[in-house]
Amino acid sequence: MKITDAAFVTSVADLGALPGEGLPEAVLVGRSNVGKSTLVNALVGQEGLAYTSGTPGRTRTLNVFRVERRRGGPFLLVDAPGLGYAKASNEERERWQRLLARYLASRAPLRLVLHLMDSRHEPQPADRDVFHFLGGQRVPYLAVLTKADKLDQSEHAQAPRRTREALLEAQLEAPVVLTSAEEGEGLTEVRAWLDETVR
Ligand SMILES: Nc1nc2c(ncn2[C@@H]2O[C@H](COP(=O)(O)OP(=O)(O)OP(=O)(O)O)[C@@H](O)[C@H]2O)c(=O)[nH]1
Ligand SMILES: [Mg+2]
Repeated sequence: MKITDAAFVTSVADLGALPGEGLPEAVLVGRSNVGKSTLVNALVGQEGLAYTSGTPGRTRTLNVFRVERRRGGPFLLVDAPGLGYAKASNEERERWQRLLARYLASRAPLRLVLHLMDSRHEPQPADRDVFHFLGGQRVPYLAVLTKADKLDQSEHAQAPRRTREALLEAQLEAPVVLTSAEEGEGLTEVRAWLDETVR
């Protein structure tokens, strides 16, 4: 898929404020600091479109971007707040979790969930929550392992395998893509999944 343009649309704290349901969309979920906002920028080729930070908890609302592609109509890419952000209050964490759960269960134009996990670690409790939750949904799901540039060669082979095992255990069948926003690895594959499912 050739992306020709991408622009920020809106930042919302609750579902009622999301744009109308005219365009198909994909969402990025995952733990805080895993690289969701960085992946948005890498996928569309615009550094600084989504705000990123070395400090977890940067994204605190659903941030919506409109993406134009050469063939096929535009679609929305939604950057979500990180799950399990340690410094947020319990109340805030629960609010985000509920927001995300409701979004995943009820958002009609949703076509693909990109679940980002740090390739250096095995799936964490917050990731297993996502597995569990997505098991009951019908939206296509892609497991995206991030920061592959930080792996050595043997970890490179091992990381996707470990994730596949965890998915099997959770009785989820989903493709696993190893990516690096830094070096570009896996981005073509993620764009291809987006292009195929987000129609
Ligand atoms: N080496 C490397 N660092 C990355 C990569 N992707 C993201 N990072 C770094 O990881 C940190 C967190 O990135 P963000 O994109 O802000 O993470 P996020 O998932 O949006 O975090 P929240 O908004 O807190 O949920 C930043 O310092 C990024 O530069 C990658 O592919 N390789
Ligand atoms: Mg973010």
